[in-house]
Amino acid sequence: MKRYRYAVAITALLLASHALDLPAQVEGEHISTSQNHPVAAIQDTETAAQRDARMAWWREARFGMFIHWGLYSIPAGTWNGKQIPSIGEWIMNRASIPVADYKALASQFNPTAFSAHDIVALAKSAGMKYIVITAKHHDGFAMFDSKADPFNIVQATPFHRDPLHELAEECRKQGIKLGFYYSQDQDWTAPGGAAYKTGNHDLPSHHWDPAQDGDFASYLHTKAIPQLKELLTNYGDFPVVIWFDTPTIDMTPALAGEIVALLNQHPNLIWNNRLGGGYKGDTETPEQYIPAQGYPGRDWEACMTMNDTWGYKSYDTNFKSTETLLRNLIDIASKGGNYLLNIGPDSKGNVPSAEIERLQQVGKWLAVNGDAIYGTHATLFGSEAGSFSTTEKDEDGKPKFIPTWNWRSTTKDDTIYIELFTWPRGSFHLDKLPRTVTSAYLLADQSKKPLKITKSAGGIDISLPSQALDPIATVLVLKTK
Ligand code: FHN
Repeated sequence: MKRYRYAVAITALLLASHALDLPAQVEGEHISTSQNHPVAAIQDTETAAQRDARMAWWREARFGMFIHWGLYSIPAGTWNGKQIPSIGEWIMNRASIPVADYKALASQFNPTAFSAHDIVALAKSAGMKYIVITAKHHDGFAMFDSKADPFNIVQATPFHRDPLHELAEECRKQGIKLGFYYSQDQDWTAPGGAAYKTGNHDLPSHHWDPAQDGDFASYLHTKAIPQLKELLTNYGDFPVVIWFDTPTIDMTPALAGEIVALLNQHPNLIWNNRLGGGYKGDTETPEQYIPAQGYPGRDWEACMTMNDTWGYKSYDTNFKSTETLLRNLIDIASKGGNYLLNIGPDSKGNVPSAEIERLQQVGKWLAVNGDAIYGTHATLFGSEAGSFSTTEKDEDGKPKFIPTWNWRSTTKDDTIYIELFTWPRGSFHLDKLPRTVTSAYLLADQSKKPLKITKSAGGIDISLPSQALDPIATVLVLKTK
């Protein structure tokens, strides 16, 4: 299993690319910390109260939809008759597709089945509160109307529509927030954009076509920054999030500072920790894993796929069960984080039915049990999530975290929620409680029938009915003072 290092020295965050064979990146020991940023980011200067206000909707949301959609959905994992290993959106890189050949895909891209209405409605029915879509991924193709570069969905395809604009309108109508993913550093079709190949971690860029050669700063000044300006100004009150990705050593503090100066003009914007140049951004972004204890004191968002790819691959049917997805959501919320769960529409704009089914099932659970997720804080307990092994080591040689799956807990000021995966016989026992419990009931019980509470020196016991109310997770509500 390969490791994938981000040039984000300030957080010293080493991300595991568990299910995915991702390229290694150069870790920037030269990357500066916030002390010597050439441009102070809003995060460096705002008060705690200002930050809380800026992050309020995002912390309330807890569940969002990631959308990876682009030209790579046409080959869908197969090039020249060969199935290309690894994630679908990396096919250009993994198959070393020449720039001209890849760009030629644009003339075939006509996703007439795309419906912004249906995608936003799907997110809503899943109980998701925001969407983050790939405005431009590493392949350099803009999924929006860009005057800055002609390699975009409006100018270069027969589709001639701007899905970001359509999504923005629908999100407004349906009450969902919209953010844009933008690959600011890697760009495999623009001269000077960074490009990485597996296996060589020593050099910053690995172009496989002379058309990729060029100067990174020029790429940034002529494409990335102008396109970021377009994204930040052409969509009204959106985006609320800019989701950067794969920073490399090319993104010096000075160059990143130019982007930060632009971001600072949008004081409500939230952006992640993947800009590069030593900027820590607003959110930690563990990918394809849930950190054992979250990131106490930091906002964080685990991004995950439903199968083993972000961009559509016609033959990847390795979908996680609804039970796994729901457990992930609850586990993440219990550690104070958000869950950004990916869909990968195909080249016609259809969302795979396996993804739709699972999202709707998660949404059904949230429709009943959403109070235990939205606007909640992390557990007051902690040991229920598992423990560090005294014998087994993880990939970093540190004690391995062994999760346990009996229950999780989330909290609000006057409530403790216990999400029960394993149904206890007779009663649920808690040894010690940081608050006084005044009443208890099951969230899925519309009558809120009070459950008997027995307090003793050994803790408290809540009597439960003989059967769980939900096959995956039944929520016990403890009202507290
Ligand atoms: O290389 C990308 C990958 O294609 C995908 O977009 C993920 C989503 O977080 N980010 C990068 C890998 O970390």
